Amino acid sequence: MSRLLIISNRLPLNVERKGDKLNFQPSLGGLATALGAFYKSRPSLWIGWPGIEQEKIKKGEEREIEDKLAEERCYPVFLSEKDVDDFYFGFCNQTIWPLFHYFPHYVEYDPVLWQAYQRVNEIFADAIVSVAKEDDIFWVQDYHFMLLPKLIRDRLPRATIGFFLHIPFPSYEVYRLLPWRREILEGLLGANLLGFHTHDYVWHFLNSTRNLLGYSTGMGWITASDHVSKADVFPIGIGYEHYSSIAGSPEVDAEIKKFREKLGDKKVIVSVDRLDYSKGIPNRLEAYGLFLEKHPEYREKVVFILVIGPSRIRVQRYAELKQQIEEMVGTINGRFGTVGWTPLEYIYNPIPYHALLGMYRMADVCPITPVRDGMNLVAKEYLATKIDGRGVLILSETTGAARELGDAIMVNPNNIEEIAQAFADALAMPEKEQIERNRAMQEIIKRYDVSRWAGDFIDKLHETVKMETGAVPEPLPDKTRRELTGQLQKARARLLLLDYDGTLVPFAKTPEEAKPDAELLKLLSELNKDARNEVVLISGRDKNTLDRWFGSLKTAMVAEHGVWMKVKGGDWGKMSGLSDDWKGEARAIMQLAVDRIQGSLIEEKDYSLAWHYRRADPRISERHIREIVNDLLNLTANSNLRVLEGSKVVEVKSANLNKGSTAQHWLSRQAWDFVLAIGDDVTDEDLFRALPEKAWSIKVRPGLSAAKFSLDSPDEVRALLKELV
Ligand code: ADQ
Repeated sequence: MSRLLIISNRLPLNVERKGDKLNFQPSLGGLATALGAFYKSRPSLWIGWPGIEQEKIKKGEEREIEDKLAEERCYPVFLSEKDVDDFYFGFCNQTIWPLFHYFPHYVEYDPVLWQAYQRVNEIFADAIVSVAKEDDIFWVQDYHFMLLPKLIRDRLPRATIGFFLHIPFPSYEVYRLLPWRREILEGLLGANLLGFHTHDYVWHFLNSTRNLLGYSTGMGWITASDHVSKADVFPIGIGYEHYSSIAGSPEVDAEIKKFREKLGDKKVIVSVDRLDYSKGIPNRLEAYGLFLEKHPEYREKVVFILVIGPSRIRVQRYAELKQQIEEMVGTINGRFGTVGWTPLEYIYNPIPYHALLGMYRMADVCPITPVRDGMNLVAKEYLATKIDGRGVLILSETTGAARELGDAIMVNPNNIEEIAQAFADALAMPEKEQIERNRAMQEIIKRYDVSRWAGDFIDKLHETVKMETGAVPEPLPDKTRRELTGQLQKARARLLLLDYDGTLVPFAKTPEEAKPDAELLKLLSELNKDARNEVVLISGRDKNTLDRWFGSLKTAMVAEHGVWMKVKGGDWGKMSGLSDDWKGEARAIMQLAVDRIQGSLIEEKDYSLAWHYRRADPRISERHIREIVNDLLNLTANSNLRVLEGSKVVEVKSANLNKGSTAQHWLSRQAWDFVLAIGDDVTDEDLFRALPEKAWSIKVRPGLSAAKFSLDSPDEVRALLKELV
């Protein structure tokens, strides 16, 4: 089994200075707990910042830290105070965090912080490479290291790299606000596999990639010029069995007993969050106040335990939030409290594990109301401790967890009345209903627990790498070329499927200028004369143009990517079941593009429309083109139409028309003992994929392809065809 290198900002062990001594404590928070068991179950090394700034480490202590961490299979990367300030508290938590959680008004756009982000990602890349071995698998965690996949890739081009984002990926309209949006996407795309909690986040990420980098993104695959990456959904889970078994332990029973001695038989509401403005804590408190106001019958009968884990307090916004929460707690307790009853118990501290589980298990209601949250593990932890099935989860619809936990009482975190009502509904919910809802949700989180999550990610990563390998065809070597011609000579029935533009002729400025020259016509005519050869010219062009150019050759042809077909010496026949009633709207979008982008033009064919921009000013912004493609994609979503991006052309046509189905048609006409297909752009990929295993396939120009070999240019293709003559 290859070794797994997990890279995250914090290590599972945190180092602190206590006077003269160093103190090693398990780190708080989701990731360390979540991945802890998994990384110990296989060969691995965890790389991260140990939690103490370089300036606070005395001579010789670095070694002590390294040795102690090595016992736990951890490797520290040391950072200076300035790096921690500008990178972690700066770019990570004052730029990325607020932007990705839809708080654009909180975002600092500071080039100094951006430089620190780049610098620390570089420091990590160097440290990682210094300990990496051949065959290691790299799994980079979270928003702190979005440049790292590419930085590792630059240093180790063949590495297997995964990346997981624990926070939301925001919609394109928000993401585009970032001045360094392209660099971050390019950084991420160094990974073979990118994981997100929900389909929405994947969709937002692909959308940004398409719009900002112009890469094509079909079925979660992102195709850049020289590599592909895959984006997929992996909703993180918790160690369900662990939580649920500890929740029933005598230690947790003892904690509950202690709580009950103080709380009596009051109904208990518990919430647990890291201090963060994304968690919607003020909204929750306001709603609790409103609930007490509207439902006096619950006064003195209910207690809300508000647990907040200290976090990022050095960032101004967090300090302000803490103050705001404390003022609100004071106001509610002052307004509703009585002698002997405090409506809100406020704890601003880490809670020991058994006490935390005791609170969860005891809680009748757990309100989780983030305005935005990547997933939210507390929701899952709460449910896992519900051994008897009783308790009610209130969950904000803007958490990733809401996608899985549909049986919770769902709330809009900005609707204070709705949350207040949810408190009342939760407290009044019949036990039978509570149990039914919780059992259904428990099944879900039990099945996809954290080890499934991690195992699934690593399996998919291997799969992705396997699928990519061989995705870039090698240039046709001389020896293989001789083999190809040798096979052709022996064969009696030969099928040659040849794309036209970009394959037999170089690209021209207008479709009309790409007319075949005398040399090409002669070459095709000679190939065609041999009765053993069936030469099929496959083109996206209309049949009249093809007739005009090649009619005299009597060769077999396919026009408009398969709408029209003609056998050797025969006539045109049309594919059945096609409609063109969609053209009006697509034409309107393309016309707008023609009006805006000078030199671009629309080519209209019987069942497709193509917008060509080869002749447009080469400086036209990629953004303009992305916008037009996006409009066409929106128009054709959920329809039987396909938007195809070729070389400087965007085409809309029926989805069941492609060169793959065309190839199948010709392949099934008779038994062939030699098949060769040559093509150059994305539309030819369908053709390559449809070929039988033994067929020869060649892509013109280097790049990713399903073809087996590549040639550099139409000239090289012609040279090969001459040899075949
Ligand atoms: P966080 O924003 O940290 O995680 P969350 O998923 O709720 O949010 O995890 C917090 C963890 O800290 C939980 O395990 C909780 O029990 C623990 N915790 C919080 N306060 C505590 C306290 N006072 N005492 C003890 N424990 C406390 C990020 C993303 C989330 C995503 C996770 C995992 O922001 O959306 O769910 O990563 O991917």
